[in-house]
Amino acid sequence: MRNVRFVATTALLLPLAGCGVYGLPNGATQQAQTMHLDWVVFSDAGLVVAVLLFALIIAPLILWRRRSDAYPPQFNRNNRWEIAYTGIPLLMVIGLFAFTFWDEEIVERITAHPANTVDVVGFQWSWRFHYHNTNIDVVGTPQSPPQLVLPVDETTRIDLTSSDVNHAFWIPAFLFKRDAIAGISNHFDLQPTRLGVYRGVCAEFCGLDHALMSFTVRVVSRGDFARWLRNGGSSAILSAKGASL
Ligand SMILES: [Cu+2]
Repeated sequence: MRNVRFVATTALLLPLAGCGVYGLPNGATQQAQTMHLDWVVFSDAGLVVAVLLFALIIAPLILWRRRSDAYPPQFNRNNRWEIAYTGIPLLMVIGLFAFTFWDEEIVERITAHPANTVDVVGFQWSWRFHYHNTNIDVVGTPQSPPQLVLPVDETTRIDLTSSDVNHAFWIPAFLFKRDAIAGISNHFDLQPTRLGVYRGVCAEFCGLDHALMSFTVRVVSRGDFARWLRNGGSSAILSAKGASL
């Protein structure tokens, strides 16, 4: 009984102790914190299963090692064990599914009034960023990747599409990726929490120069962002602060 209590308590507490657990990145947006929690819960579940599995393999080897030539009692069914080893994994899968579903609801939640909205268009082979209610239109090339400038601690809505084949908009540090599909507009919110410059790439093989279809995301203070907007998107006025990933 004590052991069961210990395993249950550990499984519950590990996710709560979750920052950077198992070396998993925390992510640089509010949405990424939720994604990180999902990873931690799945890692916890895997750890609990691994510990139980190894215990169940090693314990019989020690406890019931061969001591005489007599066979131990033979049987061909044990209903209790069969119900347990079918029921427990089933409950775990249902629990993890429910948790992931709940997490995705939070990550994909769209606010009614975002502070800024950016149209992002993927094309062979770069990206275009257009800021709503401004003339700012950043168009990249494979040789000169574009930069998406976002304010910290504010919600920016991204309306994502493609003008030719399928692409995928991926910012690893934000723990977020979404397909850019011609004729379809995908919407999501990003609320960066850390200043810095982050790497972005196309994550869907889209043709010859797919590997050159990169971009950067620069998260700046609200003041810097307002000045940047006023200056028509001139990055010369931005100060370089924060981490670069
Ligand atoms: Cu692409």
